[in-house]
Amino acid sequence: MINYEGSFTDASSLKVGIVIARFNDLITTKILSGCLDCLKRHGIDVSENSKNLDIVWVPGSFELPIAAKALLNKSRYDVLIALGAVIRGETTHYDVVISEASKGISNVANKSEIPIIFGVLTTDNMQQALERAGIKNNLGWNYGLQAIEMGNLMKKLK
Ligand code: INI
Repeated sequence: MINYEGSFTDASSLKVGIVIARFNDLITTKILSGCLDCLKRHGIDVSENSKNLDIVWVPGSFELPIAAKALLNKSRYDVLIALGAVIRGETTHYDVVISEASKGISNVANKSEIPIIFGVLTTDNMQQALERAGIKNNLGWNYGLQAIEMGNLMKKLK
């Protein structure tokens, strides 16, 4: 039996792309900083001159899939991370945005065979989003760790 697992400890050779939504940027910038902190502590160069990290900003979570697809066409990445914050409002727009973002991201990942971590917070209100973006816990850190695990795992499986 072969037991495949992605390492959490060494990420220095991973090439990572991040696609991130500006909508609700009070939240998404916090998630991004948690995510970058995690990547940095695991050996990834997150400086402006980094050759192993690219970041693409889009207007909202609805645009995350098309940007992820374009990024994957442009260069070779081991893993992508899609970051956004969709907060339930008075309209049904919430449901459309989250449905298209989640379907789109999984389609791109499955077609490209490059893992895309689904780092889109979905909450009922801003308070819940703030709690998950750093007031209580910063889920960006978890998304970074999941990216390292999946990036290393997929390398082993190829
Ligand atoms: N985009 C988000 O990332 N989060 C939201 O909560 C949101 N809401 O609620 O409207 C949102 N809308 C914008 C959408 O993602 C697109 O950018 C826009 O519709 C243009 O295509």
